[in-house]
Amino acid sequence: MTSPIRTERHGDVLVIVSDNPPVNALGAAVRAGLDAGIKEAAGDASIAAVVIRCDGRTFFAGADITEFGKPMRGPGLGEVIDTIEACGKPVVAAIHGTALGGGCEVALGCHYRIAVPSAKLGTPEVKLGLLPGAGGTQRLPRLAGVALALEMTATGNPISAKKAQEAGLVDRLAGEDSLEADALAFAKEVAGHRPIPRASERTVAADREAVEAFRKANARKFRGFDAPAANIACVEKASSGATFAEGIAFEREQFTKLMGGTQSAAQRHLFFAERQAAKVDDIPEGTQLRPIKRVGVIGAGTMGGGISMNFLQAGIPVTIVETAQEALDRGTGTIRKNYEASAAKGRFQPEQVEAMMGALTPTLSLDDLKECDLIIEAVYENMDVKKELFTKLDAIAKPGAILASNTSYLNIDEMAAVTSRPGDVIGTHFFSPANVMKLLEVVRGAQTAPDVLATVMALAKPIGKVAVVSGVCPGFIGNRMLSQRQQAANAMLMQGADPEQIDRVLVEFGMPMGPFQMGDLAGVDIGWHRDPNRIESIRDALAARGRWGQKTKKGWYDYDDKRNPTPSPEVKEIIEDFRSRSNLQRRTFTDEEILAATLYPMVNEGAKILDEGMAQRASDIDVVWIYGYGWPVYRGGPMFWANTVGLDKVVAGLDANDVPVAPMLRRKAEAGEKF
Ligand code: 3H9
Repeated sequence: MTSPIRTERHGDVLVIVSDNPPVNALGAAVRAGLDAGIKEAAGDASIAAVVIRCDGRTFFAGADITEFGKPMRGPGLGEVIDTIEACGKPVVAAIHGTALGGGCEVALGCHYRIAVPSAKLGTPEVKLGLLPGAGGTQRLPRLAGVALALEMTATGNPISAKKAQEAGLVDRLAGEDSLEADALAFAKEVAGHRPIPRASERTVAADREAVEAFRKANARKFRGFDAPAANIACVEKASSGATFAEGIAFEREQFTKLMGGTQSAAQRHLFFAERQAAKVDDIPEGTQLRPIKRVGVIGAGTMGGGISMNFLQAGIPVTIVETAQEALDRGTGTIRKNYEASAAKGRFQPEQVEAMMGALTPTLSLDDLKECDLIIEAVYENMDVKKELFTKLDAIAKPGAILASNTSYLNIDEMAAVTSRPGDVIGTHFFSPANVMKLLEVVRGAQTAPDVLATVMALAKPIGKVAVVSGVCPGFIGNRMLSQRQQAANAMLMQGADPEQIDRVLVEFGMPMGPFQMGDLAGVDIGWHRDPNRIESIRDALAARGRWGQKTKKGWYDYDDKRNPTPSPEVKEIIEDFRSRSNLQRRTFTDEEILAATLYPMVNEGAKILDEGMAQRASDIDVVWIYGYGWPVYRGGPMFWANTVGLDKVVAGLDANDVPVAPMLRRKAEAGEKF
């Protein structure tokens, strides 16, 4: 096997080049090659300096995640970096693309760093439930100071080359297109400099206050996660007067603990699940995509506006349609307000806001959609309304345009059937707020053409979404499972559990909110029959009394002006009334029973969805729940979580609650298999 590492001589500079597509991950062969390259330089008297650079789209993007959990082959990354740092000849890292994780650590082990202006440096290990375990937590604060090291390691967000230069992580910026030549010149320039600057030999100024302030400021954001605290502890160790060797020993101990835990396994599962979800099994690679140069959005309400923002931010012009001028003005006004608020926080330049608003064409006429390559309707959830709209679109849209519905539960095939081009019809279910939530559920109709599906899946990335394919079924993947959870929560309410207990248990599990809090946010009146005299459920009673949720300041909870919830005596009365009229046995529920009763039926429904082929793979379901509903990342999604609980235990729990168990779930549990 040829090595992904080669060396090239340029006078007295040895250039070590990695060519390990797609992202130059630091797998065993790369590590061995780097080690050999440094030894070659050290052992050759004619070499005065070394450059380490990468071919392809990026500098090393980190350790090879696919190797995690397997026996280590060859030298470990920490050892290789120590060898680089110990080299008696100056070593320059030449950075382009993204120097991430272990890649950033390699750069920190080098004596000098030169980067192109577009490069980014980061330590995203925390997003995999880990920490920079090849010396990164100790070298980073030594080079960049405690505050930036905390920020980079505990949030995992990368920084620009310019910021890295200001912070002392990068010594010099290269020309965007002349990295190799500039790195060579830099290496020649520093070849004779002594002493050689080594990060491990520097000291860190103690900054206990910065550490404490950072912990406090981020406590909410890091709630439930193990890795941020471990990253902070390592940086704290570096600034506590510990020697480099002591810091490294501490880092190793923390890294090993995280690597062996369920959270990191869950987060690594998500890393691959997210990328896998983009792949549609039966669509050949290389399928010709339809060009999407202009998007039409019908409806300028919360959803339509949010959907439009995604495309505008990606530089794709949008034509937005409403039925009345006032609604159109309100919708476009909200988009502008949102962008301006983001600009005030520094996310956009004012001129970017103007450019995006300039790319938005508001109109009252559907006819103006005739130039659009993709048209997404986000109107009222009613099949007759949707059918009428699709009939009109069929007459207006240009040939080859993709016609999409943002429906969250209606049948795409019925909409497709009213058009003369069912192959061009697809579901694009965005999650509210549509400019923020990362999930895009792409609903594949019975006749959706492969290139239409492939085009929409490919479009997800530039608009910052993670796309998952769903088949046509009521509620698709996400809402279909959600309704199981809601049913279970409602049933427990009737038997004696309080909304606040159920919500609390799910929030403690890691969900952003529980089912009743979610009901108040979405609107208790959503899908309500609107007949105040027809009271068939607790929800009907709430809706009939104007308890529509946060928007009316009362729903399952009472709300103050700041939307803080408190339990409502009126709701308790309504619930009590329903309980007293039912012949259900009253009981109390433990937190564990509530978790099992609400979450196991979701897993059960997930198994049915999988068995029916509505989802391509269990990990797609996990992606839906993490990016669409805020399922805690560190629990890896409902199907991954079920594996960690044990499928036999899930089945036993469902049996105990008289829930019919999905055949696939029972089969897997009996066979000792996992999803
Ligand atoms: C680490 O470094 C630990 C050390 O501190 C300690 C060690 C002791 N390994 O994302 P893309 C694959 S932990 C293996 O679509 P992009 C990816 O699965 C690591 N494979 O491209 C995909 O495969 P496929 C810390 C990897 O251009 C393909 O490459 N580093 C790795 O949108 C393309 O990926 C990170 O966490 C990897 N490290 O984005 C960085 N990275 O085509 C993780 C990617 O089969 N990587 N693949 O689906 C990224 O953030 C993005 O991939 C990157 C490129 C920004 C680099």
